[in-house]
Amino acid sequence: MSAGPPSQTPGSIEGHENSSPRLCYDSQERLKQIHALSIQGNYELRIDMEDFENNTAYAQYGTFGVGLFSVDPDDDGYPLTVGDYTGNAGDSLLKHNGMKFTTKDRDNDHSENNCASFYHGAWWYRNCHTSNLNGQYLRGQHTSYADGIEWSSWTGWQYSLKYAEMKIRPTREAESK
Ligand SMILES: [Ca+2]
Repeated sequence: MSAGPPSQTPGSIEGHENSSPRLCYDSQERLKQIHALSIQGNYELRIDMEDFENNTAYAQYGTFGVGLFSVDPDDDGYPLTVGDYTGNAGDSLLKHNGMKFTTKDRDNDHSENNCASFYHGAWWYRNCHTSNLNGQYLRGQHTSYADGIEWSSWTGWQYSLKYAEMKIRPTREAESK
């Protein structure tokens, strides 16, 4: 069973506990900021992760943005654009490409349920996910399914990572323009 109340999620885009009523406000604000940055040029995304045995892995995406093609990104649900994977964690994000951000009170996913409620996170869910970096901090192996901080191509569906950080920066091509 899942271990107690969700605690802090270090380094994720939200950076705060998922059960908090502030999550929606926080995540919308964060998404708004990320959107404002990512429309300024070409951005890449790097995700660094660590498990409880101090193993580390990363996934990098040479293309990244949210709401890049949205007239009203907030109304549109901040759709994710990712592409050009490299790394050693495996790709667990490309299947989320084009998906809108779903929170417990904004259901933008392709499931008949709310993936954010079901998997205790907030993410660009499809139906539902291959990664869940805003999931619960369940401290490694857990018996519940896919509701921790999961990166399925690295640690599967029942291992909640110790650490996950998402960073973006302009790509070199954009800088040289
Ligand atoms: Ca739904």
